[in-house]
Order: sequence, then C-alpha cells, then structure tokens
Amino acid sequence: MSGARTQVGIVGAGPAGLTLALLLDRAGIESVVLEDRAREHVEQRVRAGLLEQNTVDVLRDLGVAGRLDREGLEHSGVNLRYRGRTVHVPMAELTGRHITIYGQQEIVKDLVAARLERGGELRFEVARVAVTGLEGDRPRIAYEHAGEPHELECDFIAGCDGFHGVCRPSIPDGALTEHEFVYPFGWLGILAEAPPSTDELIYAWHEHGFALHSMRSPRISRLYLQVPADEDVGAWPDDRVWAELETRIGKVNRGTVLEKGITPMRCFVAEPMRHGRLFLAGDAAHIVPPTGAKGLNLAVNDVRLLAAALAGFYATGATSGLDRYSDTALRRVWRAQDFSNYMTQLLHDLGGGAFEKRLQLARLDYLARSPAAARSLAENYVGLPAADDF
Ligand code: FAS
Ligand code: PHB
Repeated sequence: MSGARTQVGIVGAGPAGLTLALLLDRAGIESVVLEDRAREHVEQRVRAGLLEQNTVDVLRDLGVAGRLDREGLEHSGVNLRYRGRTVHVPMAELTGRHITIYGQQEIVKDLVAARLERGGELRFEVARVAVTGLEGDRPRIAYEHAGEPHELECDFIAGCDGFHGVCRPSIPDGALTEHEFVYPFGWLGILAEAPPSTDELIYAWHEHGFALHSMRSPRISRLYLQVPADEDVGAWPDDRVWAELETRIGKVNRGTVLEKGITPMRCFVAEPMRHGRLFLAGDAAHIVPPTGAKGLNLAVNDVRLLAAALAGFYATGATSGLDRYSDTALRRVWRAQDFSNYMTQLLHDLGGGAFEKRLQLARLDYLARSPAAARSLAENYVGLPAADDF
C-alpha cells in the first residue's frame, strides 16, 4: 500500500477508532484504520462495561447493536451501599433514560465484524506508526505491516490510539495544555464465572475502602476493590479477593475468576483535542477515573462529534464543525471529569481520616433523602442527552 492515500487515517482500533470508521463510512467518507495489536488481542481485552443511552443510540444508529440488544442488560437504577444501608437511585424514573451493561470487548467484536463486512480498511499488527505533516493539508502516517514499510497520505488523521499511543506525543511541545491528577489508589478488578448477586450495580462505601459489584451477564460478575496504587496483584489470591468483597459489599456469589488486574485511577485531559489536521479522540485525549463509567462513553461522544464535523467539511468545505470540535468535546469531557471525581471522592478511602469519612457519610445520607440530589447524580450517571451539547 506504500504511497497510498485516504481521506481520514485512523490510528487505533478501540471503541473510538472503530466507531469513527463506521460513522465516516456511513457518510461516504473513506478511512483506513491502523491497529498495532492483533485482532484476537483487541477483541479479548476486558475493560469497560457500562454504556450510556447516548452510546447505545450511536451503536443502534450504525446497525451494530443487534447482539447488544439481545445480550445487553438494561438497568433503570443503581445502588449505593454504606454502613449496612442500601440507597437505590431510580435513574429511569428520575431521568427517563437507562444504562446498559455490555462488555467493551463485545462492542469491539461487533464493530470489527461490521467494519470488515462493510469492506472498510482495517489493518491489525502494524508497527512503527509515525504521524507527520500535521500542520499541512496532506498529513501522513508511516507504518510497517507484515515487515513492509508503508506511507498513507491523508486529508485528516484521527488519533484514537489511547493514552499510551503515538499521536498525542507527536504534537509539538508547547502546543498542548495537559491536566493530570493521579489518585494514590487503584481498582483491583475481577471477572468471575459467578451469577451476579444483585440485579443492578452496587457502589459500596466501607471503612476498608470502596468496592463495586457490576456484571456482564446473568452468569458473569465483574467486581472491583479499591487497593493502594502500588499494590501487587499477586498479594490478592482469589480467596482474599472474595473475602474482602464480602466484607465491603455483603453477600456475593463466588465462582471461577477468569481475569484479575489492577487499573490505576488517573485523571487526564489534553487541550485542545486538535493540532492542525490531527484530531484526538477518546483515551488519546482524556482519562477519567472509572467510578463514573465514562471512559468508553466519552470516546464514542468524541467521534460522534468528529464524524459530523468531517461530514460537514466534505459536504460543503466548511471548517466550522472542525474548528468547534475540541471546545464542544471538551465541555462533555470536563462534565465527565467532574462527575467521575465526585463519585470517586464520595466513595473511596481518600486517606483523610475521620472528618473526611463523616463528610462522605453526610453526602450519602443527603442522596438518600433528597430527590434533587439523587436526580443530579442520576442525570450525570446515565449521561446528559447528546443534544445538550455537554
Ligand atoms: P483504547 O485504549 O480502547 O484503544 C486504543 C487502541 O489503539 C488500542 O487498540 C491500542 O492497541 C491501539 N494503539 C495504541 N497505540 C497504537 C499505535 N502506536 N499504533 C496503532 N494502534 C495503537 N472505562 C470505563 O468506562 N469503565 C471501566 O471499567 C474501564 N476499565 C478500564 C480498564 C483498563 C485496564 C483500561 C486501560 C481502561 C478502562 N476503561 C474503563 C477505560 C476504557 O474503557 C477506555 O475509556 C476506552 O477503551 C477508550 O477507548 P479508545 O479511546 O478507543 O482507547
Ligand atoms: C464495569 O462493569 O466494568 C463498570 C461499571 C461501572 C463502573 C466502572 C466499571 O463505574
């Protein structure tokens, strides 16, 4: 393909890159997706699991939600548990919107299948990806595939290559403002072959620290424990994990642990989400603590906006959508940062001692008693309507 060209070069085949490719295809815009890992790897990576209504709407609109509609679990509420008390937040009643539980790896499988069925270019296991010419009108992506060097000339490049990708670092020093905050703890997550012991998610505040009971299906549970940031996952044999989950959450059904890992709790935003003809989307531009279940949903919102802006450019030559992309995307990014940090600081042991814990318990009691407080949490959790433009 050396010397090839396309309209939009997309680096990364995660939720952002794949959703963008399908959105552009539907608008008649050609793109090439370049992914450095193997297909099997990206389709097995266990990550997010909670979809906002907006994300489900985008996937349905693209015609890739068949399995999601059959296998996804639609939830109308979420539980906050603390000191033996469970507060149910009836999200659907308060907002008219739902969340859906469906594993990120399942979304990636559905998106990859659709991309290939629709004849779109998607190359796995590329290497040495480098983006250049960002400030001109013919940016390039150099890469290797099957040992052969290639160069792809583009009109635009979408950096959908995640937090550790190459696109954001390719932006010249001084062009970006980077905001970062790292919590001194992480989440130890397990995926277990165990029927969930709850119909809807349980976010648990406990003196020992935070825990979360989520799920993937009627047979698969997804659970998390707050652990120190530098914790060694080897210090957590299965029995210890189950015992601590039961201490913090209460009764949970045990089963075979299929996957165990520790995710850091990081907040990161790069502004602007654009440099010349390079547009950043998803984790390449921002990371939120998973407490608000926003990471994947923000990625989809970014590319929904970017695809519409690119469609406007190719239809009329207007650059207004492209020029507004970063500001519009960042409004929702910062709303999600604020909500994710609110949920993190509400429920985790922040190391601040008794006074801090009393403040957290006062907030939880307020959520239990105030419909206004509950509605504020609910509308952020299910995701503000896409049309709300933030
Ligand atoms: P992704 O990181 O998913 O995808 C980027 C893609 O680019 C990857 O496939 C990568 O292989 C590829 N890539 C990287 N460098 C490249 C290069 N140089 N060339 C070509 N390709 C390259 N979010 C939640 O909401 N809830 C959760 O519970 C949750 N858990 C998470 C657990 C972990 C371990 C991690 C890392 C993230 C988690 N997230 C969670 C956040 C996650 O879901 C992201 O928000 C989501 O994957 C964002 O999608 P993308 O922006 O597409 O980035
Ligand atoms: C998950 O199911 O993986 C999940 C759910 C809610 C969160 C984070 C992760 O806040």
